[in-house]
Amino acid sequence: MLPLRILFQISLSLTLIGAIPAEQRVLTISQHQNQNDYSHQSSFIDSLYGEITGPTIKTFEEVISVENDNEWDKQFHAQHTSYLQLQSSLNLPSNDFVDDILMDQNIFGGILTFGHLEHFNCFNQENIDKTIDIAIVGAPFDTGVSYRPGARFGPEAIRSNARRLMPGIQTKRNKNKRYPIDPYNPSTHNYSIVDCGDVSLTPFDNRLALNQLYRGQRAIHKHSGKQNKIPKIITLGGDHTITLMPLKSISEQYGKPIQVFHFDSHIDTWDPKILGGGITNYMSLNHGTFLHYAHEKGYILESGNYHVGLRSPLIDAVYDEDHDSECGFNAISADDIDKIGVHGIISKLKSAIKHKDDPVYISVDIDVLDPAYAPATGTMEVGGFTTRELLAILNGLKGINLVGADIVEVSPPYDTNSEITSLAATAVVDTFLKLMT
Ligand SMILES: [Mn+2]
Repeated sequence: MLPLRILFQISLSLTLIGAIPAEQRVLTISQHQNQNDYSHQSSFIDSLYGEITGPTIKTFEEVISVENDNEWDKQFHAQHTSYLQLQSSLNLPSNDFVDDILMDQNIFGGILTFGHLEHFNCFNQENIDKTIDIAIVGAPFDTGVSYRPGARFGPEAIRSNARRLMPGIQTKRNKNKRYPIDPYNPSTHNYSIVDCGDVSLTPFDNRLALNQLYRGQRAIHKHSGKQNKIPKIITLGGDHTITLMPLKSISEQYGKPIQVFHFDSHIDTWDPKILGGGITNYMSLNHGTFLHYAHEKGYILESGNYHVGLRSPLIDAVYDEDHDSECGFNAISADDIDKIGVHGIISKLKSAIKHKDDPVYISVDIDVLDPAYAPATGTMEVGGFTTRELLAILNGLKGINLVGADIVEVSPPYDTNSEITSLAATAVVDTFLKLMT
């Protein structure tokens, strides 16, 4: 069952006059007569469908009163009331009236940004004065993957599944404790939250593509926000190779290595000698070795990083695990959740942060989920978390200083008709936004 509010929203899109703010509606109608008499108008629609009649209903004032200054709420109440009033007669605005269609309130249409967020070109230096506290940016790259390609279409699919996130329509998780801030409604907060679109990445040379991604991240980081001196970036992958570039840029911005919480079924610290490399250097950097390089380049902490959800096979079990420790990682395996539970995992991660404000980066490979919940990924492994478990762990990290995050390895060509993998990825991004605000 959809929340009542959403049902109203959908119904109202169909009433055409739904989005007229109360003041404007009153103005339009009162030019002719008393605002509570709605029986005067007819339109060409009436001649097709006839009058729509219903029970006598209450007036605007009887139905609902608007007592706050929140512009979005006012508009919602105006829509709500218009809907009820229209049950007794169908009144449409004049054929030249456009105020109600100026607003982007269509949950299944419109230009695609994540959660209908504002967009501007964040890479163009002419826009450098525009503030960014949190940026969403796509990294359509999938030529570092060892098995299934397709993650270049991940950013588009994640945005598409975020259409139902918009002002006033936000998820209620974490024991229904409502987050005080609605990231999709600018009137509830003082952050600049922007969807920067995707960084243009060549499909023909990984060296150039990853360099482009790095420069794209750096260009966003050069902005400043209303509250964050350094913008926080949420990157939509792309295969997991892309994570190396946000880690490089963010560690440069903070001038020190960053602590990483890496949600994945695989370790991704494989020594290139073991995975991919050995013949050419070009082959060495891929979606299973990028954390080896992040360690080698000094982008991440020497110790105190965490994998969460590990369960994949190792290539050389003893060497891989020793090397993983050398890269600064501790491991929480997928089946640890049966031993210590969601809260045990949350407290392990939180207690790994030495000082409360230490910058933390979270990378979520969607293959941390079981293929039952996320079948559309590059290298699927059975026995993973449920979507609810993953979201509960992420929600439990509220309060950490999350300075950057990504969601990777969503490969839409392998998804179900109902797009459950990219829908799960959308929820992860939504949670990132709530951890950052
Ligand atoms: Mn991975």
